[in-house]
Amino acid sequence: MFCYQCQETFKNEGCQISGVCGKKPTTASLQDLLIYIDKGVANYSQALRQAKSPLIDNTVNKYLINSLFITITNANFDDQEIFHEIQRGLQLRESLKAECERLGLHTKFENHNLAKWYFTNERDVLNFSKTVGVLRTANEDIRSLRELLTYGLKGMAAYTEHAFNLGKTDDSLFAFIEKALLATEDDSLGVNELIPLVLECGQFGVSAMALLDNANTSAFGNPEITKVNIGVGTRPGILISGHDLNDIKQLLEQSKDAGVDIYTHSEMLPAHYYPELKKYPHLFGNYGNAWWKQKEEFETFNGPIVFTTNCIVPPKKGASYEGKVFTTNAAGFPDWKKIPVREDGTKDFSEVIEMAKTCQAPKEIEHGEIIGGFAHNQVFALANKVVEAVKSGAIKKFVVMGGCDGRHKERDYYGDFAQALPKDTVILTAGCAKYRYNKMNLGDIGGIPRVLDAGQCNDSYSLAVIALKLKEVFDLDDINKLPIIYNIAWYEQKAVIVLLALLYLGVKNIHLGPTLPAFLSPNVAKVLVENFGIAGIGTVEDDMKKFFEM
Ligand code: SF4
Ligand code: SF3
Repeated sequence: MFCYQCQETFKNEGCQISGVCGKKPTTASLQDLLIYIDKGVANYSQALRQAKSPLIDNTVNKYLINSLFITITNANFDDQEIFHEIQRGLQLRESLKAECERLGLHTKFENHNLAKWYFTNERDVLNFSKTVGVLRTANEDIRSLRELLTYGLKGMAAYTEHAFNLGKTDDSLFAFIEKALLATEDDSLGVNELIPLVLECGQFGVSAMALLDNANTSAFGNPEITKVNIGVGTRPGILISGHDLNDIKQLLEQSKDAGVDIYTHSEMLPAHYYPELKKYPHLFGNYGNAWWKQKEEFETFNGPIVFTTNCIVPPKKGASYEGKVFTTNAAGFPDWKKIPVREDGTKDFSEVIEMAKTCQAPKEIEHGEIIGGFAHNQVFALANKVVEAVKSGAIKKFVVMGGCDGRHKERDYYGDFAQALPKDTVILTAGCAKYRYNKMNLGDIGGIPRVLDAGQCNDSYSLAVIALKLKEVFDLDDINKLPIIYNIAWYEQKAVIVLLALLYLGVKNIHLGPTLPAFLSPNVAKVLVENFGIAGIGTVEDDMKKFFEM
């Protein structure tokens, strides 16, 4: 195996023996093969999409995005499920190919292996899967750009899938995914062709996040300022993690009279901010912290746990919650149950709910509340107050600290950085990075909390919308003239698409940490540094001096 798609990759070079995340070599190879099969599908779906064939339907569109989503860090560790998706992809490719042939449509890759490869036995699968991964590309700059594009696509696919689940789709996103997937196998494309594609990926990343924002807010209303309990109640609980709001909605509805409480975990915390979700009185609170603490925190939750997406951490042998974890969508883990999907596409949470009834209430691990719900609409409602605070000098700077959290010690930087910030700064955040400072009580500035949480990582879109609004209010010609510092923490591939989206929007001088991606070759990193001012982080002390010239 060779994988370097996340921030915790071994020695910041690459996982080769086994994943730091717990991904086994076979799983890694099968994931590489799944992406390769997706390219085979894309080769034919692209031609049929252009020909406006009725065969391009939601089955094809869902396959394109879900197969990418499965390969996101910490989403799916289940070889059987991945293999099943490979088989489904091959069937799909063949039926699309037959239709292309019937219509006399030619495709660029019809003589390429991605359009033809098939297997006769398991050994074939394993052998071949080892040849289609990252190291298939010899030139390190081309490899770097192909992978950067692929990781951007993975993040984009995840957001597109959540929107899809709420009935919102955008054909141009699927068309771009097809084009970009195929570009990663196109030997005629060099550095000069791949760089614009990477930036185009950022453009579609903005579209995907806007689509999801629209899907979430039209289904559940606009997020509003909300206090979330981090303690526990006396009734048994169900813990729901990941990013899919359509799932928590269905769980809330199905469990409303069951005598159990629903708790959010990690990236599901922002569910509390939406009117159509917070209206359920049994949406009790948020349990625990960012994804990487789950092995300890799940031990004390006592009730069943549902993963709607990443981030799963493989449990220790003999973990008390084994047998109580369920997955849905692209998430999967060997021997964990999948939530049944009914014929009409809705989910059946009855087994989870029945299991919860037999469990004890969660054990309290924290006490108090956190505040959030500062997505674009809510911030616009406070605009006068915010603008006044900036004009009067009460707020000197905004610091965007969104992104991901992770388990490495070096991430203590972010908590220390938040604490060391001057008191006239406001943190804008989204994603699970916030768990490093959202319980610190950093106070407020004239009633405006110093940590404004917009929501999940995809709600970084909200932060961009807020920045664009401020630019308008202050009548500036350049988003970079705003008093905003970007100090973003990344971990998995959703953060990659968020980064590319910000670059597309013209944001410069983003600090990215705790380390720069291992998949950036020195030359590609140089392009990002020279054109966009991307930089890493230093020590808290040095960075405070740098940002605030103290
Ligand atoms: Fe390693 Fe990250 Fe890949 Fe897991 S996802 S194998 S930790 S690089
Ligand atoms: Fe977190 Fe996995 Fe990235 Fe959605 S849940 S931000 S790491």
